[in-house]
Amino acid sequence: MKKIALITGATSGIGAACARKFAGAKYDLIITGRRENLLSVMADELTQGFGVQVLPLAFDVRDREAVRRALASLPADWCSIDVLINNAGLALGLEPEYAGDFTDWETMIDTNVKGLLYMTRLVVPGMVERQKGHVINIGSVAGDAAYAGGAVYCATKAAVKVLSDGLRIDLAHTPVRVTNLKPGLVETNFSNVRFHGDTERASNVYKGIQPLTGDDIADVALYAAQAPAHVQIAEVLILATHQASGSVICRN
Ligand code: NDP
Ligand code: 8X3
Repeated sequence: MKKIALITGATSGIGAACARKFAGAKYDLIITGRRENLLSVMADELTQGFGVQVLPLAFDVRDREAVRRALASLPADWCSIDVLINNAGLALGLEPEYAGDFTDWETMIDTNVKGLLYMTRLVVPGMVERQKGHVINIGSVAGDAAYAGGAVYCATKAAVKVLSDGLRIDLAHTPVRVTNLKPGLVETNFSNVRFHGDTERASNVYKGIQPLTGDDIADVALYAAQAPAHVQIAEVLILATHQASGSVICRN
């Protein structure tokens, strides 16, 4: 039977890895992100590589009306979304909270919190109606405790944890499951984005430690999605072996 996963932020990193992993498990995919060209390259790769159907949808999760239009544009046979992976997100800057950049703050809050909420609000009612579905939110170890210069990003990921918990409570009377995945250091484009394209500073984040890969996180996402219907993987913290928390990292 056709299974559909919608992945936000599928143009890069963890989202792209989830797209490949779920395609490998024969999910048809709705892949989203802002970079339309990358979405169409990814759609070709997945269709040819895995023989699944792929629908690329380009929109910005911060734009509530664009999110609404994109979801309303889904053809009827794409509307029954089984798995929503709320992955689109970013960190910007590493300044102390008293010196941060207002625009960076607003972008993080609008993407990581409000974007995730828009997607959830528009996709989950269909899951409730069909009595079937799974929401996988990509939170972070950063949501467990603040670290220096990360307060606003950490706050957005703490929000993802609480929004996941709240959604799980509100859906407890249904078969719809909610999972919050909390990765530690994953080598993706994340640090390039955080440091506004300063690639040297970005690569230092992963110096002296073997970081996680997008694939490592996608493995856990697929495991959660494929767990038996009575099993709800509520939350998973996934760290590199030499990372103990958001701020304790042992480098050689
Ligand atoms: P990447 O920068 O590699 O990927 C981020 C993805 O988010 C891109 O596909 C990007 O697509 C999409 N995105 C960003 N902003 C928007 C937007 N406004 N609208 C739509 N899509 C958007 O980073 P990661 O793969 O590492 O990050 C994915 C998630 O994982 C994020 O939520 C991040 O906070 C979280 N995370 C990352 C960790 C890490 O160490 N890397 C650890 C813990 C959590 P496009 O640019 O095409 O719009
Ligand atoms: C990304 C992980 O520790 O860089 O959420 O904030 S960290």
